[in-house]
Amino acid sequence: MDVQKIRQDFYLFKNDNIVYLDNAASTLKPKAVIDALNYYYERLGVNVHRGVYKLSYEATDMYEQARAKVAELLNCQFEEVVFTRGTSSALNLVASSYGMANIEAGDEIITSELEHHSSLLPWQQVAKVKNAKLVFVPLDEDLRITVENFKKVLTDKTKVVALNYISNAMGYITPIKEIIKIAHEKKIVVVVDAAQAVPHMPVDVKELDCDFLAFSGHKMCGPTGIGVLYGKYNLLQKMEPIEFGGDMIDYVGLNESTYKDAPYKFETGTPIIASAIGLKAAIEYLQRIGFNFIIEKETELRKYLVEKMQELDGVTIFNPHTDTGIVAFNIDGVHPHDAASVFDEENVAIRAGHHCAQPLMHCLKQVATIRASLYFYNTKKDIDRLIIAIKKAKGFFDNFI
Ligand code: C6P
Repeated sequence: MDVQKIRQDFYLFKNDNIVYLDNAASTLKPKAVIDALNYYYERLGVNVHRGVYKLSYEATDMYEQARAKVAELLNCQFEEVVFTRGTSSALNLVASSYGMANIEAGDEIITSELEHHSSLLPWQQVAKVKNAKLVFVPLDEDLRITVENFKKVLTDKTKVVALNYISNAMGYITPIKEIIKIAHEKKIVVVVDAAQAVPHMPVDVKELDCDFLAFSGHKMCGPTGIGVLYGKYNLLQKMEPIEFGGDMIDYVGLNESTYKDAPYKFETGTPIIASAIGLKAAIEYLQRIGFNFIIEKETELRKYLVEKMQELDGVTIFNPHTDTGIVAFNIDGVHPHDAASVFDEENVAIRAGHHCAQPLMHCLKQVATIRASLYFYNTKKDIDRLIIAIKKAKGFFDNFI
């Protein structure tokens, strides 16, 4: 597969001289996705599940086909796919519904310091309200989650395990399948934050046997405002909705109402129609590219990036053994935000900050890091331009020291 040809699918690569290395925050969107959004807005533009006319039937059909496409991607049932605004709202749904109903005082919830805030805070809230305890898997010397360390914090009080599949700040792959197997021996429910996994590798929820799993469309070439909560159907069916109103009901009385079955009882009001249709186009696009190619490309680029950065003096890489295309670093004596601003002058777009992972920043003893995050459309030339930008930032700030 020819990367130069792939890059033609993205407007920014045709017209701008940009080096885009902030793919863990959000990826760029190919024309196929924009065309799908335009099709809905131009040719349909109507609501779903309500209208008794052809336009609404077609919109409904496209929306539900998007759900079928996600089910195919994850290898789950159609009814196990709940559309949400993104990973954050998917993880909040699990905590607010499943968590609030099933966690009791004294129970333990296992999570980690490697979590994105959206994987940690919903359970912090459950623990606070329910008087339960958050327990953290001790990270190893590289700041990874290991099976051995997970076993150390597992107790008879553990009720939920909430962990990331790939860390957005360090790029490590969590041994989640083994963790799920061990948790299930004790009938513990496992919630997987797969925001950084689903865009980059095949994720099969049946094979993982996870109870819940969340991801966002915008990190995998899809539109913003759409995400997915996968949940095992028997669990979803037992859960209460957290939002109430239009479309999610079966019968409404003045004092009592009944709701639709999952997933519809969780999709209150007019759903996220256009973005779901765009997500389907994004999944089809990634399937055409192929996950083998994505993994191959990211591995090759990551090795090149780490190698090139290791040649530089005064640059600290925090995860030289990263498993994915996420590389975290700092330039000695230069604030990450200052460095990123110099990079921007070179047209290199990169994220600097705590990456919504403040507990991890404490582990790293840093206020912030610079993070390069790769996708299949990046090139070695992009990395060379980043290296030039790092040298420029070093030179610029060295003059002030
Ligand atoms: N991480 C990053 O730059 P939303 O914003 O809801 O689509 O996804 C939240 C989220 C949850 N978990 C992980 C592992 C994530 O990486 C993210 C989003 C972005 O790293 C924005 S902070």
